[in-house]
Amino acid sequence: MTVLRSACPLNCPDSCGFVVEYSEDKGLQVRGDKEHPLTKGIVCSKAQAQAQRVFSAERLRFPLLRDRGGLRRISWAEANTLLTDKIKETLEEVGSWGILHHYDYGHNGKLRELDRRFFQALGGVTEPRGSMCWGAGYRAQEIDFGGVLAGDWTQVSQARVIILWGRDPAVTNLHMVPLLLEAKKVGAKIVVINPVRVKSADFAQDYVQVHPGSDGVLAMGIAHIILREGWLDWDFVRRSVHGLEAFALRAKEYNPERVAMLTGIPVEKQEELAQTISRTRPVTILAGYGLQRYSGGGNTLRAIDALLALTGNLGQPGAGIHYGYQYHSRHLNKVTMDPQDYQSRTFPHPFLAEEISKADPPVRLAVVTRSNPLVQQPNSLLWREVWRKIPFKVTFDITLTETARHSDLVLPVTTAFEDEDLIATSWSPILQLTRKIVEPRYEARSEAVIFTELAQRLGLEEVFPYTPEQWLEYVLAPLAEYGITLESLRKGPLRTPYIPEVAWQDLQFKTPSGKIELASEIALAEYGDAVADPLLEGSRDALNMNLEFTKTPSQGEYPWYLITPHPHHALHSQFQEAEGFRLYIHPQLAEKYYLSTGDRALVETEHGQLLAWVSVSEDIHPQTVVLPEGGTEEGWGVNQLLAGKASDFGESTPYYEARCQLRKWLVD
Ligand SMILES: Nc1nc2c(c(=O)[nH]1)N[C@H]1C(S)=C(S)[C@@H](COP(=O)(O)OP(=O)(O)OC[C@H]3O[C@@H](n4cnc5c(=O)[nH]c(N)nc54)[C@H](O)[C@@H]3O)O[C@H]1N2
Ligand SMILES: Nc1nc2c(c(=O)[nH]1)N[C@H]1C(S)=C(S)[C@@H](COP(=O)(O)OP(=O)(O)OC[C@H]3O[C@@H](n4cnc5c(=O)[nH]c(N)nc54)[C@H](O)[C@@H]3O)O[C@H]1N2
Ligand SMILES: [Mo]
Repeated sequence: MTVLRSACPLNCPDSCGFVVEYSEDKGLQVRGDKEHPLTKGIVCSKAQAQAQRVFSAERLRFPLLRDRGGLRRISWAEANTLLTDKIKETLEEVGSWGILHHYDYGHNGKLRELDRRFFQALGGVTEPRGSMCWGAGYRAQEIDFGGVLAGDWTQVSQARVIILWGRDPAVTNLHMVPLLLEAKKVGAKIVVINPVRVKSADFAQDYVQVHPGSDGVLAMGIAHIILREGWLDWDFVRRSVHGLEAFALRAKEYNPERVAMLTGIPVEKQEELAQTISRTRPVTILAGYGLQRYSGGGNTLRAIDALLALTGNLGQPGAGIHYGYQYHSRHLNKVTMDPQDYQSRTFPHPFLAEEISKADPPVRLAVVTRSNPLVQQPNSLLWREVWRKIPFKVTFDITLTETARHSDLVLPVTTAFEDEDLIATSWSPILQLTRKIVEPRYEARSEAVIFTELAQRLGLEEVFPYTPEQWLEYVLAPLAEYGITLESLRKGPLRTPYIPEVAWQDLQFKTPSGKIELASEIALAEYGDAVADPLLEGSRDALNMNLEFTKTPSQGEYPWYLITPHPHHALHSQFQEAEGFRLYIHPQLAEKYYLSTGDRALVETEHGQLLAWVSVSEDIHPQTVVLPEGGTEEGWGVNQLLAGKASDFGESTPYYEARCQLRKWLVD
C-alpha cells in the first residue's frame, strides 16, 4: 500500500490536507490529514468523490475526435498533430487572436497555469478578463485599502463580533466553522446577514434577513446611524481614514426609514446593528461573494469596508474583513510570461459570448481548460449558439462535461492523484502539494506535459525549458530563504512565514493617500461619478425593484428574486447528484402557486426557463426563489436563466441580480 500526504485541488477556500492511500485491492482512499494546520483531518464529501472519479465510468479515457455527430477515439499523436495544425492554420489565416483560451480554476495547481504560458508564447490569444467569481468585491478592496489582504483565519477566534455577511461557511468554507464556534464559546456574538436563513445561522445569535441586493444600502444605513450618534473611533479615523466628509454627506441620504423600505430591515434592527458594530470590539466581517454578485456589488463591499474604517476595526487582532489574500502571488515565481512579452485580446467575463460573436478577427479555434463555460458562464443559451459557430473547439478535462460534449477534440487530463502540483491559493495561508499516487489512468496526460509537447511541435521549446518537477522548483525558488522547498513540501503542508497574523497592522495602506479611502480619486478616475461613490448607483436597478416590491409585492411579469448560490455537496457543475434542479421557496410563495415539497415548477426569466423540484422552507426570503448553481446530468445549468451583465467594478457577473416567475408543472 502507498500512503502519501497530499492536498485538495478544488476551487474552494479550504484546500484540505489529504492523506491518500492506494492499494490494488482497496483502490484509492482519501482521508483528512490530521496534522494539517487548518483543516485538521476533516474533509468534505467531495474528497472521496474525487477519488472515485479517477476510476469511474465517467472518466475520459482517450483523446476523442468529433466524427459524424459522435466522438471517436484517436491516438495522442493524431490529437497533437491535429491541434498543432489547427493552431498553425489559425495563426496564418487570422493571427493569434483567432484562438480563444477559456480557463478558470477547476484545479488550483500552479503548474495548471502552464496552459496560459503556452498561449502567451503564441503571441497572446483571446482570453476572458475580469472574474467569474469575486471580481467586484476584489476591486473594492483594492480601492479602499490598496490591496486584498486578510488576517490569518485563526484571528477570527479573537473577534468579539463576527458578521457572516453573504457567506455561509457551513457550506462553502467548512473549516472556518470550528474557529467560529471557538470564538462564540469565549463570548463572541455571531451575526448572519443573508436573504436565506443559511446553515451557519444555526449557530449564530442573530440572523438578519435582508432583501437580495440591498446590503450596500443596509451598510450605508448603519454608517448613517454611527455618524449621527458619533459612535466613531475618532483617533483611528483621524489617523487612517481619507474622505470622511464626502462619505458622511452620502451617508446622510440613507435615513433609517428609507433604508428600512429598501432592505426590509426595521429601524430598530439597524440601530442594534450599528450599536453592535461600534460598541463591541474587535469586529471581524467574513464577507462572502454572494453579496457582490449584483450590479452594485463593488460599492456594496466598499460600504461594508467603511463600517470597519469608521469604527477602527482594522489592523488589530480579531478585527478586519476577510475577503481574500494576495500574499502567495507576491512571493512565488510565476509560470506565466511577462505581460510585456505578448499581447492578448481580452473580453470581460460577463460579455464573453456576445464579444466572441462579433469579434474581429473572428475566433476560429477555442481551447477550454479547467472550466466548463457552457454551464458556468451566464447566458448559456447564447454561449451555445456562439460556441456552435466556432469552427474548431478543444476541451481538456477529466470527464465529458457539457463543454467537452460540444467540442471537436476532447483531451483527457490527469487528476490530482496522478501528478504533482503546488496548491497556493488566494484563500489559504498554507502551501501544499498534490502528489502522484497512481499512474495516470488509461491515456490521461498531465497538462504540463501536453503543453510542453505542443510547444516543441511549434518550435517554442525555449519557452518550455523545464520538466514539471523543475517548474515546481522554479515556482518555489523565492521561498528557499524561508527553508521552504519542493523537498520540504513533499513531507507535508507548511504555513507560510510571510503571511502576518493580522492584516494592515502597520496601518500603512497602499492607497494614494496611505489611508483607507472612503472617497477615492482612483475610483473616480476609473469609473466616473456614477459608480465611484458608495451611493450604489450601480445597484439602482435592484433597489428600484425593491421599492416596487415594497409598494406592490408580486406584481409584474417576473416578480420574484432569483438567486443561484453554491451547492452544498457539489462544486459548480462537478459532483452533482443528477436528479435534476431543485428550488427552495418560502411557504407563502409556495401557497401562492399551490406548490408543496416534491412538486415540480417551471422557473422562468426573461432569458430562459427550466423545470425544478420544489422544496418549501421557512428559511427562505419570502419573495425569493433559491436555485443552487450547477448543472444536471443532461448538461443544462441554471445559467440558461441568466443574462450577462456587468458589475460596477471588477468586470464580474451579477449572477444573483435576476427576477423570475414560477408556474406549477402539472404534466407528468
Ligand atoms: N460546497 C461548496 N463549497 C464551495 C463552492 C461550491 O460550489 N460548493 N464554491 C467555492 C467557490 S468558487 C466560491 S467563490 C466560494 C463562495 O462562497 P460563498 O461566498 O460563501 O458562497 P456563494 O454561494 O457564492 O454566496 C454566498 C451566500 O450569499 C447569499 N446571498 C445571495 N444574495 C445575497 C444578498 O443580496 N445579500 C446577502 N447578504 N447574501 C446574499 C446566499 O444566500 C449564499 O448563502 O465557495 C467555495 N466553496
Ligand atoms: N449562476 C451562477 N453561476 C456561477 C456562480 C454562481 O454562484 N451562480 N458562481 C461562479 C463562480 S464563483 C465560479 S468560481 C465559476 C466556476 O466555474 P467553472 O470553473 O467553470 O466550474 P466547474 O464546474 O467547477 O468546472 C471546472 C472544470 O474543471 C475540470 N478540471 C478539474 N481539474 C482539472 C485539470 O487539472 N485540468 C483541466 N483542464 N480541467 C480540470 C473539472 O472536471 C470541471 O469540469 O462559476 C461561476 N458561475
Ligand atoms: Mo468562485
